[in-house]
Amino acid sequence: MTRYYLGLDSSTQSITALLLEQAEENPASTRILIEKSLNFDAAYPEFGTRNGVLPGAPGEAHTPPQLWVRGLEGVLEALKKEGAPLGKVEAIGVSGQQHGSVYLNATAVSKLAALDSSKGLTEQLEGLYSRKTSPIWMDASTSKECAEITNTLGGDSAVCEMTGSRCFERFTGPQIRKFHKTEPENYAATAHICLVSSFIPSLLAGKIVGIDPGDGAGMNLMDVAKRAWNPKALEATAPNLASKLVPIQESDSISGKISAYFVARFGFSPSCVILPGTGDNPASLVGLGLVSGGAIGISLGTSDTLFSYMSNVHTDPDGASHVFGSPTGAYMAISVYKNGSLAREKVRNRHNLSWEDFSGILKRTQAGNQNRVLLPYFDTEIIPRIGKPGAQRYGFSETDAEADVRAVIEAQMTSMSLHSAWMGEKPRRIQATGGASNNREILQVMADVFGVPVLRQETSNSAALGAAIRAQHVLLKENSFEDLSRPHLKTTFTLTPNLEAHRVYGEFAATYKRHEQSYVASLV
Ligand code: XUL
Repeated sequence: MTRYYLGLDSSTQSITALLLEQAEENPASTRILIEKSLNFDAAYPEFGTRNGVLPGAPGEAHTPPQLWVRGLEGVLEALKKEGAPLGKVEAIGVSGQQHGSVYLNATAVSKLAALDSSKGLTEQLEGLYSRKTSPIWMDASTSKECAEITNTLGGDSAVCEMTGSRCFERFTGPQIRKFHKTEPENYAATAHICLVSSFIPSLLAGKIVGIDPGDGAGMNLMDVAKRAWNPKALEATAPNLASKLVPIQESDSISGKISAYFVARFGFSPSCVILPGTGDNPASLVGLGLVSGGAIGISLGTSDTLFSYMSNVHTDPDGASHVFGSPTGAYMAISVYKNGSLAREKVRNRHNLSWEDFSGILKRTQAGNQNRVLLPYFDTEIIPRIGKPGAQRYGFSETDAEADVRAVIEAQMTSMSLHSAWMGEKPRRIQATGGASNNREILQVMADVFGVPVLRQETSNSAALGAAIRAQHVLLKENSFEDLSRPHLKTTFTLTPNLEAHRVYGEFAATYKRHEQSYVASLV
C-alpha cells in the first residue's frame, strides 16, 4: 500500500504544501510527490500586505490572521485541483513562522467544531478574533515591554536561563504584554492565544491544538528545561495569561483527527491525524536531517537563520541567539537575522541589477572586498540588537554597486559566523536551504567565510519537508528521524571552501567585528 503524509509551512510571504509518498512499508523509498507554494501578496492582494505584512507604524509588523486562513484554504484547493491523493493522506504536520500570535475570542471552540462544508473557510471565521491583526516576528515595537518583563524577572541572564533567550521584541510574551497594555478590553475578551503554528492545526482539527516546545521556546514564557509554561514568566507578562495560553503538547504526538469540514470539502479521510505544529526553524532542522551533531543548517529566506542540533543545553553568553526545543525531543541553537532576503533585494534594486548581474559581481570581485564593510541594517536588526534602520558603509559609497553587492553578502555570512561561535564545535559541513540558497555565488561566500563545504539541499522548502517528516514519524515511531530524513538529503551541488579566501575572511572578520562593536556602542 502506498502511504502519504502532508507537510504545510505557513511562512511570512507564502504557504507551502509538500506531499510525501512512501511505497509499501518501506520508509527508505519515500519521495516528495508534490510541492506547491502560494505567495500571499500575489494570490490575495485584497488583504493589502507587502511581503506578507501590513503597512503600519515604524517598527510594527502585523498580518491579518485571515490571510493565513485563506492561504490554507487556497493551497488545499490547489492540491485538490491537481488531483493530489488527499483521501490517502494519513497525517498532517504543520510548520509556521515563529513568534506570530493569533488571539481568539470565546466563540472559537464552537465555531471551529461546527464549520459548514457548503461554505468557504475564510468567510466562516470572520468573527473569530479578539485582535484583528497578528504581530509577527518582524515586529520590533516592544522594547518597553521587554524591559518591564526583564526587570520583573531579575535581568537578562535570569530570563535567558529560564526561557532559553533573553527578552526579544518579536517574542510572543512581550507582544502579549503590549496588547494587554494598549487594548485591555480586547485582551480581556481573548479566550485563547495561539501561535501561527498552533492556529493552522487548530483549523484542521476543528479544535484548539497545543503549542509544541519548539515554537513555545520562542515566547519568553516557557521553561526551556521543563518544557512547560513558567508561572513567573506568565505573571510578569500579563494578567490571567495561564487561562488564555493554549497548552504545551509534545511535538511527536497526535492532537486529533482532521475535522469533518476538511473531509467533506477536500476529500481527506476521516482517519487522517493532525500533529501539533512547530516553528519553521525547528521544522527545517528535521527537514535537513540535523538530528545529531556534525553539521549546521543555514536558511536564507525572509529571515536568515543559522541553526544546529544541541546535545548539551547551554545559552548564548552574549544573549543574542536562542535555545529552542527540537521536534525530536532534543534542543537546537539558533541565530536569527532580520536583514536576510529583503536586504539582498534592497541592494540589488538600488543598483538596478538582475540576479545574474548580482552573481556576476560576486564572481569577479575579491574576497574581503578590500576591507570595505557594510553593516546591513536596512531594517531593524536582531543580531546585534539595532532598534533603528540605517545601513552603514565603511570605505565606499552607496553608489558603488560592486562594493555594495559583495559587502551585503560578506556582512551576512561574517555576522553569522561570529555570532554562532558560542554554539560549540566548528561544524564539518553546512546544509543550505531557503530561496536564496539557489544562488551558487552566495553559497561560495558562505563556504569561504566558514571554511567548510556547503551542501545545497534539493528542496528549498526544508520547513515544509520537516513538517511532512514529522507527520510520517508520528505514525512510524520505530524509524528514527535520522532514517526518515535520509531519503531527502540530496544535494544539488556542493561548494568547497577556497583556503586563501578563508584566510582573508579571518582578517576581514576582525575588521567587521570592530565596526559592528563601535556602531552598536555609538547607539547607546
Ligand atoms: C525565528 C524567527 C524567524 C521566523 C521566520 O526566531 O524570528 O526565523 O521564524 O519565519
